[in-house]
Amino acid sequence: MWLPCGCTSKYVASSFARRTLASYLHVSGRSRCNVAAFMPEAAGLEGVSGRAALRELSVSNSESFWAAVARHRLCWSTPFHTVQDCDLSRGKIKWFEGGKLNVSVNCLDRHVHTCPERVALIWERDERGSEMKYTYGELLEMTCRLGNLLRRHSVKRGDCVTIYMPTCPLAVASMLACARIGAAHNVVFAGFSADALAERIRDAQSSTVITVNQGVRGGKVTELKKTVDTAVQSCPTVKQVFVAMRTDNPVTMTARDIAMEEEMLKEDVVCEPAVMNSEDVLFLLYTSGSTGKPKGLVHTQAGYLLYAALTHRYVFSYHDGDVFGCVADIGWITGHSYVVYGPLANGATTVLFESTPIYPDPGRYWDMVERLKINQFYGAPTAIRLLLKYGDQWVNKYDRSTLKTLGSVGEPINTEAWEWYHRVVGDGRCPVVDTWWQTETGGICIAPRPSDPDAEIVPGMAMRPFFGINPVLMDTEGEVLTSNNTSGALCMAQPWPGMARTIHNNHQRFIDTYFQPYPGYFFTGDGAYRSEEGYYQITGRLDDVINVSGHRIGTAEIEDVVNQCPAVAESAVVGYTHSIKGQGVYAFVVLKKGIDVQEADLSRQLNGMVSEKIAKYASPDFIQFAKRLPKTRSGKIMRRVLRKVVESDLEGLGDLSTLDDPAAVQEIIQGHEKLL
Ligand code: 6R9
Repeated sequence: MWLPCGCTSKYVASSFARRTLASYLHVSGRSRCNVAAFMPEAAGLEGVSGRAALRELSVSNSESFWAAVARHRLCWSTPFHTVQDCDLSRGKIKWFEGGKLNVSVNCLDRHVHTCPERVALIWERDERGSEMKYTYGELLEMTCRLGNLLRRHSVKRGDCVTIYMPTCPLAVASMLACARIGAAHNVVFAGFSADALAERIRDAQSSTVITVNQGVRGGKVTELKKTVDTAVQSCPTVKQVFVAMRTDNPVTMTARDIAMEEEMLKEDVVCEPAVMNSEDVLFLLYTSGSTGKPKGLVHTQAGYLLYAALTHRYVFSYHDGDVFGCVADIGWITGHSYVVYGPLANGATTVLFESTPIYPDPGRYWDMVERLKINQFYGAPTAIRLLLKYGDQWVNKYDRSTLKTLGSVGEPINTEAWEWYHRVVGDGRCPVVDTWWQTETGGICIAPRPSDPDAEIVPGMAMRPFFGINPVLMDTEGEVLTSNNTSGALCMAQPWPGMARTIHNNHQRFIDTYFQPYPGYFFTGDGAYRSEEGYYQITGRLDDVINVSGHRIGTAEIEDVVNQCPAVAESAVVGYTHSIKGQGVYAFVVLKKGIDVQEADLSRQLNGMVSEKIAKYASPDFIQFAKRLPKTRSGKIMRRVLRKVVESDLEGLGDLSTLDDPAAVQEIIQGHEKLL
């Protein structure tokens, strides 16, 4: 693995820095507006007094707000001429057109210019106590060498490179190298199986894949290169695979494979950044929806980066010099926005966490907080629930006095976990911010203190919309609910720069999924409650997407795999409440007539198939074999009924009159009771 080499200011002296930085660095001057002390980005907005007015303006006059912020926060090589050109009814979203910039310059060069020795990355390797630090100068060097290497191997502007790597500095450099040369990246979570990887490579039409020989997580070695070898067999587009070395173990290299570090050494440390349009694609990221096929959400350059940077700064009260510790994997949107782009755009020191919360013991996070002096810690409720069960002693052993803010993301945080996080981890002195957002939104949309660092926080509530975010709740008729103390479908009434622009190769699906259910609004797929005070609390998905340990998975994806088993006639998968994972996977399976198998054997086989075709976390916790599934007269499986059965909420079964044969429900209930 590429080692930090103590390189210093040669970039500043480099020809690129001399020639180009000046043209990137026209940050507008600050005015005397009195919100400037709180939000210097808004300094151009004359006449706004106070944070509440600023928040108000960000929605009522979002163009002025975003224009001022974009001018201040990003370095442009050409200023934009149009702030926004959006029409939600058609799924048309464009921000900062006319503007040109390079994301890697914004994340690296401008900080190297001012402080090359500042630490950009702290790689918290799986092996405890072996962390490695990389300065902005070193990260720029890695990125430039890699950018040149990709260019030499014919990766062009507009190509899409698939990255299948654990969270490590070379993965970050790979993302930034793509950004540097104008290629899009498609990071695939390194826990995904060969089939899932292949599907994403094919859909993205990548000809280049970047991986490592082996991954190391929780003390276990995973054969990532071998998985890529299997995947690319069904990916005719793939021409080359760059292989970095995470461990010392050699792997078989074929004609298509390129030893990444070795080749990087031959490259120049200066790499001319591509001048990108605001709306050129920065990355694709696949996520689950309610159909079997994952969708490649597309994020573009300027709007995404701006939104990631601004939310990173204000939601967590990040200040210059802080060490930001987001423990998400870079394979998820949280890793993209709050491990990589947001923190680096802000010149932060960001932690790359390669391990698990309980390796080698349940003190891992807090030992890391002490060692790396982390100021903001951002993690998932599933890990908090797990650690809570191990007891307070694992937390109390370590000095956590550097912590200032604790964040939560990915799923609802239950009160018990929230209280423990606040009282034990944060010693009752750190605000806990429950942040709601999605792959689609690019960055945090609802969080407790987006515009006021002293605002009241209610446990377990995401609470307040971020600047420029205008949430609404819809009733079942598609009408906006105007009162408080009410629940409905969570939609956004206005576009914001961070939102996804389309689904790769399928704009119609983008429109159908997000803009057609409530015309003129962006539909999130989540339900929410708005309290008497106007605070938002997310109540969960309204579609067939479930959330297992913070991983989003479509039940249809699992059904697709189960149905591929020759013995299976049909299946229905639902989520059920799980004390640690948040939700677990429960599959109902109907076998074909005349099939005679041991249910235990078949269960094992089905679990194996799901792990192999998707990922381990998607594998069912329970498989219930049934003679038939409850259906409507028109033949639709009544998932609502199945969900109630697995929650043992028989009172809540509701109206069964539309069922084709109500006796099917009784059979299902009996089968469920037997399984428990
Ligand atoms: C960032 C991320 C998005 C889905 C989202 C919602 C759930 C995320 C949440 C939350 C309750 C929170 N979700 N944050 N639910 N409270 N604070 O997780 O993106 O993987 O796309 O998942 O996760 O259901 O719709 P993604």
